[in-house]
Amino acid sequence: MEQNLEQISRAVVEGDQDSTVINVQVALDANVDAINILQKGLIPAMSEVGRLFEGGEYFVPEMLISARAMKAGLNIIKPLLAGADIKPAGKVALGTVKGDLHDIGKNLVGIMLEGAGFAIHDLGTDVSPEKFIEAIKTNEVDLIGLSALLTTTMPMMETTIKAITNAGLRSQVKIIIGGAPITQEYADKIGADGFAPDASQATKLAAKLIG
Ligand code: B1M
Repeated sequence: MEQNLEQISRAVVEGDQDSTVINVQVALDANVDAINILQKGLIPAMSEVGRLFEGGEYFVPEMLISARAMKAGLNIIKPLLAGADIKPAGKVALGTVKGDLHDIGKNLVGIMLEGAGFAIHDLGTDVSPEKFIEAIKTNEVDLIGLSALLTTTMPMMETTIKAITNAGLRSQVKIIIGGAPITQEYADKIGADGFAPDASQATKLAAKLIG
């Protein structure tokens, strides 16, 4: 079993989607259960990818390729996990703020968070404050993740946080922000709970805030 799981991890770290799929299937055929595949194969692999990214050995393309491999593996075991008694590390609603259509970075953050065991409610791009509020009300979300890539849409992060506060929901959720023009200073200024410069650190931040 250990060997199966190591092969799954290695395939994900190497970004080898075909090998990930084959090894997940081999593990399932050998009666390794889906939770072990997730917790001892796929999740540690994405942690390793995060470590390599932070160490400057991997860049965004490698991270995206590994993320795609992890997703392919995850897709196979998802139906089995649905029936298992597994509690997500937390529920996250993620979106690119209103007026902004960039989603590559946001998707990467979502995949890394999913890889770390969080349940993701992806609201997409061009997400209005009202949609974030609706997500908090209907999905019992623990954490909101706001992404913005344009200097012109950054203020929409503040507008969104204010709208959540005015709706009386601010104490129910932690809010983290990110995107190329965003800084910790900006996060402090607009009253976010945190800022992460990349997907790997967003995962660590989420775990620190709600994990
Ligand atoms: Co646009 N674009 N774009 N663009 N685009 C930028 C952002 C820009 C810097 C290019 C430039 O001029 N040099 C510039 C912004 C300038 C500014 O605001 N100062 C720009 C512009 C101007 C525009 C348009 C206005 C162009 C036009 O139409 N005149 C237009 C705006 C459309 C709109 O949104 N309303 C536009 C459109 C587009 C495309 C549609 C063509 C395409 C987006 C496709 C898509 O996303 N599906 C696009 C792209 C691809 C880019 C660049 C080239 C790449 C962005 C990207 O995906 N990076 C970008 C230039 C650049 O950044 N070099 C540019 C890779 C991605 C993995 O990184 O998104 O930074 P990033 O995400 C990182 C971190 O920031 C962080 O983690 C991620 C992974 O490590 N992160 C978070 C992101 N979100 C996070 C959330 C978190 C935590 C961390 O917590 C919740």
